[in-house]
Amino acid sequence: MNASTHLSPDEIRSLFAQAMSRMYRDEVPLYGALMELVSEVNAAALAADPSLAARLQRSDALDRLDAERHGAIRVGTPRELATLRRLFAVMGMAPVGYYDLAVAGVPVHATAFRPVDAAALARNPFRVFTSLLRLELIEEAALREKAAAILERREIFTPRALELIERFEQAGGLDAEEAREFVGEALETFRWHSEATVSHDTYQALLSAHRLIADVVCFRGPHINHLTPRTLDIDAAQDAMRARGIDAKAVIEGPPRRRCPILLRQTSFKALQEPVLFPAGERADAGTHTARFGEIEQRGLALTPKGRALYDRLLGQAREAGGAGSTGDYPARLAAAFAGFPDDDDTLRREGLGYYRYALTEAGRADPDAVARGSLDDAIDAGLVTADPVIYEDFLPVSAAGIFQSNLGGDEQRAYAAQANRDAFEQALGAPVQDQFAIYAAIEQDSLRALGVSGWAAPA
Ligand code: OOG
Ligand code: NI
Repeated sequence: MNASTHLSPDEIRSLFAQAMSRMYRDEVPLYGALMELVSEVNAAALAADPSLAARLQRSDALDRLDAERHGAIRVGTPRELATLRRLFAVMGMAPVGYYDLAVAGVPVHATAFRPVDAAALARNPFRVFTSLLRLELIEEAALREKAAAILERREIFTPRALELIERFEQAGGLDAEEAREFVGEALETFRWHSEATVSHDTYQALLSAHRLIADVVCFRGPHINHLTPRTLDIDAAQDAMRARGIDAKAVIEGPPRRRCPILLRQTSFKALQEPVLFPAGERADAGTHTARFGEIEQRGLALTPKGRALYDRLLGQAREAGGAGSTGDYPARLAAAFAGFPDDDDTLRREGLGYYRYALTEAGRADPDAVARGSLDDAIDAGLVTADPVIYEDFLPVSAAGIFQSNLGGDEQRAYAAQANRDAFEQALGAPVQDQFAIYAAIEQDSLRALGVSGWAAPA
């Protein structure tokens, strides 16, 4: 077989994202309602702003608008994580970033499997936020060992999925028929099973150690716990959820509403209360298990390390000013804190707070000498070069912690003293995670280089 008969990993990722969406809508009908709501909100936003529609059309994003942007799973062992890395590689998704959530009281650390280069992102940006349970954070030794033994026994991949991953690695790709089969087999790993693999007693013991531990350890596999479509107006989507009686989380995570959106804003509906069955025929008390939910996201400018440091500082201010960060007048505090963050593209770019993608305008293409005569800023001012925001494709640890907390149910608040342990995570993964800033900087650099003027650098 030669490479030309291989389906591109981007194509396989699109098939997989569609199949996951269908499966999840069947499993969680409320998620289907959320998709409809988002689609209505997006249509209204487009109708209200014709220039937005034109911009999306230019960037080829209009027909994919309502497609999911990410999902999330949680696994229990290094072997599961390492095999997931190989499985996602078949779909052109690589681990980017390290997220430590133990500081926020969730005993996991995580990465995002996602497409990396600009062309792949444009084809289909589907990503999977993937957490690895930190078993060492279970305090009671006997329970910790029991959990480890349960996880050691389970196999979350079908034999055929494992064969097709190997086939991909050896042949450098999968043909259309193999790809179709692969998507079907991979889907099995992420399916919900309402039968626990452990006794009711063990489930309860793990649940009281931490609700998340029970969710990871007691089932056959890492069920997909949410999918997340993109909205053009997350505030309107949040209001629409409330208006329809959907139990939305208390606040939108991330930065406040702005003229120039930055990073990522997220909200979700609270997790369903799932019936769980046990081998001896028992049932969990109604409402015990809360794992699966639906989420919405809105993305904006990717920030440089300098911009990110400012974001982290202002977010910290807003949260400290009122405690937990999710109460009462939090939106007002957040908006007040972010008054200190420039909110026009020109300043954001000139101050080196965000990454931009540069391109020649028609006038610039017609007159290369005029372009090269002055500085980059001169060329932009003269209408010879455009600078468009590079969109943030990753996650935010404080926001992720808020999403976890709101969906685990219960009202436990605990903190782990454990340090972040990126080395242990990468060892489990079997590979280093990529640095998000390096990826955005390369996109910016490539666009600058393509202007054809030597010596121009992005503002720092
Ligand atoms: C993942 C929560 C984090 C996000 O969008 O920040 C997340 C989980 O609950 O497993 O998905
Ligand atoms: Ni999410």
